[in-house]
Amino acid sequence: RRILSSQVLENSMIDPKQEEYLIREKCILVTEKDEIIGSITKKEAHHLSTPNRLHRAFSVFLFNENDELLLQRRAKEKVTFPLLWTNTCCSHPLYIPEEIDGVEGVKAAAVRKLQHELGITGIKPSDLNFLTRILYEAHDSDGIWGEHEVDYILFGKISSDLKFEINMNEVCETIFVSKDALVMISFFLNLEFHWTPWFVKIAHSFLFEWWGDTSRAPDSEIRKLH
Ligand code: DMA
Ligand code: MN
Repeated sequence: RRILSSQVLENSMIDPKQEEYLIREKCILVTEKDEIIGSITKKEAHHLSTPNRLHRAFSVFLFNENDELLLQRRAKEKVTFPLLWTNTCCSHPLYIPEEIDGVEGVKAAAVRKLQHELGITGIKPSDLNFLTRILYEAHDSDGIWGEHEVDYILFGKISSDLKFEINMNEVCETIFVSKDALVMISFFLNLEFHWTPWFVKIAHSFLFEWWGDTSRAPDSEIRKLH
């Protein structure tokens, strides 16, 4: 197989840990109705040159007792969307028996990644509430990588004195933000390059309406966010 010089360049710049996840992890390939059609490596799933790469993902939003949302800033080592601010934790359920099964699989994956990215150990799958699914596509500014996902939205409550320790290969900063503060900031979300595209889309659709409501009944809709 011919190796393009652009590929050599792009591979040489990838953090070794993040590169291992790209190769080793298998994401769940789905249709626009979220029906499973197979597996796809994390690398293929996020490379813009892959024609069918719609895969399953999740986005966790954790609120403390003061109704503040925990935000993270992605580490510079992340292959996609480095250094951007976003919700508490995002990733993918993997194509493995424990994570392939609908909402329960997604919650198991969320518990795994909350531990991996933020060192949060006290959260169980039943502490996370599934709300809805969004379908969206976003290209990274590098023109190489991007997302095309059915993203499960999970809300959860944490105690205000929860102890956690960030994994610097995944996350470089965290902050708790009140709804009022984020409403203010969101006036600038369209203008700034400092937020992930999925967070901006979610902020512009239901985030403020549903803020902190961890007992909201789930829906079966898949919302297309443009
Ligand atoms: C992917 O998140 C999922 C969404 C909703 C964008 P990510 O890039 O943080 O995944 P990972 O932590 O597995 O690299
Ligand atoms: Mn993805």
